[in-house]
Amino acid sequence: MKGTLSEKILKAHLAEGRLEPGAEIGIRIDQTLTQDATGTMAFLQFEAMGIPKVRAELSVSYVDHNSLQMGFENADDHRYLQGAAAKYGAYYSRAGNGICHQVHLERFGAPGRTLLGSDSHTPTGGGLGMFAMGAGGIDVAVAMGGGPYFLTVPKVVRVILKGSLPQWVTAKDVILHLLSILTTKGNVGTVIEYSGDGLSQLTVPQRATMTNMGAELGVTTSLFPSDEQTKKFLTAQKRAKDFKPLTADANAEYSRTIEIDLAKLEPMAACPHSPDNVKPVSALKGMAVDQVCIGSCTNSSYLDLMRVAAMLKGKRVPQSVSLVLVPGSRQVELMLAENGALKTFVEAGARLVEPTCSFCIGMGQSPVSGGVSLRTGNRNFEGRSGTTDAQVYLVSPETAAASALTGTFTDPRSLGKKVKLPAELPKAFLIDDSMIISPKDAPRNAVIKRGPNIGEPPKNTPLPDALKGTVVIKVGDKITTDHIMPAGERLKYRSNIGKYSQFVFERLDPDFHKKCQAEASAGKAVFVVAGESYGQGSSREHAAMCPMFLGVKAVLARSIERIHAANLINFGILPLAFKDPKDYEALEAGAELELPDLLQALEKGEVKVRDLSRNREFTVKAVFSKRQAAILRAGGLLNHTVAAKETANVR
Ligand code: MIC
Ligand code: SF4
Repeated sequence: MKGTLSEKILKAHLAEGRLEPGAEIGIRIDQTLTQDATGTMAFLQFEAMGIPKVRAELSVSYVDHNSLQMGFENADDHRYLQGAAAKYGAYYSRAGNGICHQVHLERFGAPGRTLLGSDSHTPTGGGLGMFAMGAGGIDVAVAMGGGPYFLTVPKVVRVILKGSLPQWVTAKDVILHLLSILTTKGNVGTVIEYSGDGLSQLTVPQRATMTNMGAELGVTTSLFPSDEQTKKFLTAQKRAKDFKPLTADANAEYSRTIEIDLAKLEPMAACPHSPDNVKPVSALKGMAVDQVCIGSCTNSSYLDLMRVAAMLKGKRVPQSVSLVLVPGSRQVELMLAENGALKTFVEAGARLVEPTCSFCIGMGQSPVSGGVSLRTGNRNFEGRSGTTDAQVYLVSPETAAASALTGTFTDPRSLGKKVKLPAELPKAFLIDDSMIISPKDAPRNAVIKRGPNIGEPPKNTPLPDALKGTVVIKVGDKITTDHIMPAGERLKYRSNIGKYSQFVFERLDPDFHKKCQAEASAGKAVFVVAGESYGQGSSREHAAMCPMFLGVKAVLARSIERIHAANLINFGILPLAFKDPKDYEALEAGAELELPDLLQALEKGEVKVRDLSRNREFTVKAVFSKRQAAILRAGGLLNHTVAAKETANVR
């Protein structure tokens, strides 16, 4: 990684450890972001750690995921978050101000800085040259309190973008193409750095579309250099002072280089049910479309929606299509209102939603049964839209708009040169931060109000020396955190762990929680057995916290994704990796297991597993840093942090 952007930023922020490939380092975090679905727990844990004030340079608490307010739960969470931001010194971005990643890019992100967010798409900030990562809420709580964030020194992969994009081919198509090469599996511990002559034509929002979907690759983060385009964007946001140039050295060392000739790309679509199931739009031509949703943190910028407006101008969508439009931020919404684009949308028959995550997280706009839905978001996991049998395709706003107009999958290139698409960023964005409450303007002595849905963060017990229990569920490859802990209509229980835990693995085994309760009352541990890339997708720590609440003590998997593995450790659940795929094959749900001598095993890097049902024995990998082993022994990061604080106070 010598001479790379990653090396430069990590070196400047190094707090613990050495910058050697594969080593664990702690880095200082300049900025943090949280959103309401993960933020309530993050702030509750921040409080439980007894930290008096936010110590990061800047922390922003956004409300963007749960804004439907069906029942009192969401509204109570928002009130809690507003009070907590005021009391502890965070900025508070009110419901309606926009999606965290879009607003952060517009108003706060800055090149060369580090950003940690309790949302897996935090790497969107890499479009501005930030080292931006997603993490579980408790890791973000520690960073808000000024503590370092720990990660494995990544491998750096260079992606060279050559030439320029043909008309109608966009940044979304570039990242979908990259997903078809790298897939969603096997990229843990990697950073993508973009370079090449093709960069100069990519605006910051286009770059952000690509860094945003780096999350789907499973990489730690993705980075663009900070250059003239960065300066242009920050200047138009009246933040020229935040600009600083940043490039990798000409002789920087990368672990792998991939070249993409932009001129050869065509419009692409990620087909059901994975972002890496990519096909050219031309191959899907003619398929009837029921719904088109344009928005989400991937493609909801001003220019994205202005291009859609140019395509819809004077036209109307057919009666067979429901077109939904969601601006990414209030800034985008206000600008579209001012220049008449909103009118164009309404005249075209589009349905407008306030700037939030909305359809992307299944908060409304579920498609019809078996419906085909084209969406400009980043995830098309089965059932995430709220309709289990819907077929969700991920496409660019241009492909989405072209298809909305015809009612069938349409390659936007068929529109030729008839439509003039805007390509330049505005010289000045409309700046109105009145929906962001700065800690300076928040009431002094703010009182935090907690509604009845807001509980205490649950704690685990310290790790015993031996575990005995049952494999309650065995799952296959690519199990996402949406499978483990569904969002959509269940989202409103994020701060009520007792209730939310009833929905763990809901779509795979609706009785999972009951089976766990039966094990727990028999004094037995619960084990989960999984295939490759377990815990893909969201950063939601609830996918570890709720299983922990139900008595899950270890996950034995063929591989586990980075953020989820960290979350398991943070909640005192052992993430263990099969050495031999045959051991995975041989284990069945219902198997009785014993894991002896655990405390010693944590030091040795492997754990013995006795399968009592089959009378066989094998070992699994349990490779942890000293810090991780200490967290596991304590039964999670909350116990570990509180204990460390108490020891410091005693001294
Ligand atoms: C997502 O896109 O899955 C989410 C909802 O934004 C999550 C966060 C969450 O579950 O609250 C993410 O990406 O981390
Ligand atoms: Fe929100 Fe969707 Fe982006 Fe997640 S991926 S932050 S749900 S818009």
